[in-house]
Amino acid sequence: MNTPAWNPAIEFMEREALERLQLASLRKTVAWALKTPFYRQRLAEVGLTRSEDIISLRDVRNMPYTTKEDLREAYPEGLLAVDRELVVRLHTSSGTTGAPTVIYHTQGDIDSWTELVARCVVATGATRRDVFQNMTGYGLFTGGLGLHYGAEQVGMLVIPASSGNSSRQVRLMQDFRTTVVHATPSYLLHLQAVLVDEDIDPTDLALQKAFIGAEPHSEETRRRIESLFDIKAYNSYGLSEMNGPGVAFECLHQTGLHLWEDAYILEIIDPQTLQPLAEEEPGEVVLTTLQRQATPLLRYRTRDLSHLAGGYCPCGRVHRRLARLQGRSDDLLIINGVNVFPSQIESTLMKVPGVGTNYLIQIEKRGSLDRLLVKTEVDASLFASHPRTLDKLRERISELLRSAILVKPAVELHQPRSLPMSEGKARRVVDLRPAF
Ligand code: DLL
Repeated sequence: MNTPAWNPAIEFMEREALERLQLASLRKTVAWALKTPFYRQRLAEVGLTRSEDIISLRDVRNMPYTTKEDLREAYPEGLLAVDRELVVRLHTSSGTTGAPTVIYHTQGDIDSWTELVARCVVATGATRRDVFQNMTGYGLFTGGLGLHYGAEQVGMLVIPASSGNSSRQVRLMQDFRTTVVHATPSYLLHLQAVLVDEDIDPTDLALQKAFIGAEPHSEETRRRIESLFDIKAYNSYGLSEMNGPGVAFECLHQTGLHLWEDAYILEIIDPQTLQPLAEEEPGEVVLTTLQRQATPLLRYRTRDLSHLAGGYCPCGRVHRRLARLQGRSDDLLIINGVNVFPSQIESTLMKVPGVGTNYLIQIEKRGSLDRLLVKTEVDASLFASHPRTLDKLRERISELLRSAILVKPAVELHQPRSLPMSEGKARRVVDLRPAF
């Protein structure tokens, strides 16, 4: 197959040349970083005061890590590496704990981000002939503008629909024969339920592809989206601190997410010991920006857990692939001493026929024990059937979950579209246990 690519010279570059490019970019990045009070101090602590002292790519390992906490402390200008006049945009993120962080961009930063997103879009086989409906929020959230610029660069017809207003989304899809959408996986599943409600067969739309990301999701969820809409769904990974979308993306072959290594140095570390792990061992993703001038970040601890996908991707790109993100280290739930990732619950649920597309995980304290309650929507037809059918399904789900996560949950079955739904990132876990 002829592999579609936006920038073949970079995407298929020999590994050695790619690493030479990374080294040159790392030196530039350190020079930029040294312009910020934050990194001047941090790098001086490890004896690094001149970018020329970087001799090899491995020198990155002597640099200190940067954390979300550091970004919060440096807010608003401690990590700004250029004159204010050179900044053309900023994105802030407030996160769930409130304290804001900010990433600044020069025009050059925006151009390189746009190029990275254009590469992602084209890697999935999308072209200028596609109609692209961008269903993620525009504004400070990076999903909207990030994909918008990249898709326009490719020459697609872009519909900046933003998130929410499902009936209008459907109308736009029908009127303009949308062929590609970008949304969180949870929103696409919700949209499918809306289509069914409005008596529209999702497979009658012109839709061919979806870019799904911004939240963890299982392979089973991807398959569900693919089969409900009869399309291909491509996983997209990114985070505001690294621009936003455009960090890593699946190509046509869906063998893992190619991470653009001319723009980021990828390391996977053990989140406890902070030691780099061998290839393919699961751990925390750590990224260093290589192209960003206004807010360079060195060894940023993403908290996202993944590992390198092994083997060779038939597309021929040299940029290494991340396996599907497993979740965040801070998502880990400890239930009566057992470690459980919400993604394990999701992948079990999505395998069960009759189980719908929205679910909620609730944990409460009962005496000294934790109680896990899984609420899931199921097909409406099941509520019209014999009550024993629902009892059996409830028990079946509970048993399947017990064997997957080693904790037997209570299960509640709900009507379609009755559980709370968010238009952006889904909130799947409600932890009602008292904090210590
Ligand atoms: O979510 C950027 C983005 C927008 C990515 C649209 C993809 C598509 P933040 O709001 O800063 O930025 O959230 C970043 O979301 O650290 C992960 O924990 C999670 N995340 C993003 N993409 C994926 C994915 C955007 N494909 C945080 N799979 C990241 C799993 C993801 N988790």
